Amino acid sequence: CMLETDLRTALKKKEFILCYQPRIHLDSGKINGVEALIRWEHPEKGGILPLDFIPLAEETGLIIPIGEWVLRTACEQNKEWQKAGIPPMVMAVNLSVRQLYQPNLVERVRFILEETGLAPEYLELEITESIMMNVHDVLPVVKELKRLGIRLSLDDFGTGYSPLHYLKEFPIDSIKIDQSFICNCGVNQKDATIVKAIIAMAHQLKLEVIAEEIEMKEHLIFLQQNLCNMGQGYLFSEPLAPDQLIQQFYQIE
Ligand code: G
Ligand code: G
Ligand code: MN
Ligand code: NA
Repeated sequence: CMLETDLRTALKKKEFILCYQPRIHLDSGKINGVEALIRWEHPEKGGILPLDFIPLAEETGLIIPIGEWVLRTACEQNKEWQKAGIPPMVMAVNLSVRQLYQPNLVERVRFILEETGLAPEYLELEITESIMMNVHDVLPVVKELKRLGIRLSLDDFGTGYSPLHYLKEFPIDSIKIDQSFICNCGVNQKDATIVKAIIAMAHQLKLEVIAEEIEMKEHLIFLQQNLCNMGQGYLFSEPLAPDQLIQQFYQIE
């Protein structure tokens, strides 16, 4: 298939870029970090979004080198910002399920942190909640990752199969409430109830809560009232190029 051939050469041709979406502290309104999101600038097809090539990358195994490029680029960028005097922020990077099964993942993450000089507390790996289906397989590697001193979050929370008793064994720092609950929490009483319950449970477990895809002021107010810690979404900002992010959030020209 054409796309697969193109995907194989895209790394070599430097066709991938990362955008950074700010993550905002809901009580102070201040930026706390960013989530790195990959984009593919295809020479003929133009911009291709991750949903249209990440599944193929996972099937073909190309997600391993692509994932490594993402991790290195995101860590380098974060270190660069720190060197430029920007207040240190957390860089969140999405990890694909397939990467968790990569035998040397922990070694690679350790190596990239050393190579880029980024302190581990400024890297957060986002793991999708669907891995909880195979919690026995992944728990050891997740524990090893945590021992590197990095932060871990559970992405898409509420959509997958999450045996709740594992939440207390899983060494995560935060959960990201899936957007499907957020976008309805203003109009649907059941979604609002679920969001409140997730936030309350997370706080009891000493986890931070991040809401994704906040688009409306009503959602923000609801989340603030229910003490959600952080948020991302178009209401604050879309994913931005590095220079744009610094200009818009740090008023540096
Ligand atoms: O903006 P958005 O279209 O960027 O992302 C769509 C989906 O692709 C999200 O579920 C996100 O987690 C995933 N995604 C974005 N960037 C990466 C990446 O670098 N690696 C992996 N594995 N998934 C990513
Ligand atoms: O699954 P994950 O959380 O990693 O994916 C984040 C995805 O959501 C990215 O594709 C990102 O571009 C997208 N996104 C971020 N903020 C918003 C928003 O406010 N609304 C919508 N519809 N998508 C968003
Ligand atoms: Mn994510
Ligand atoms: Na998500």
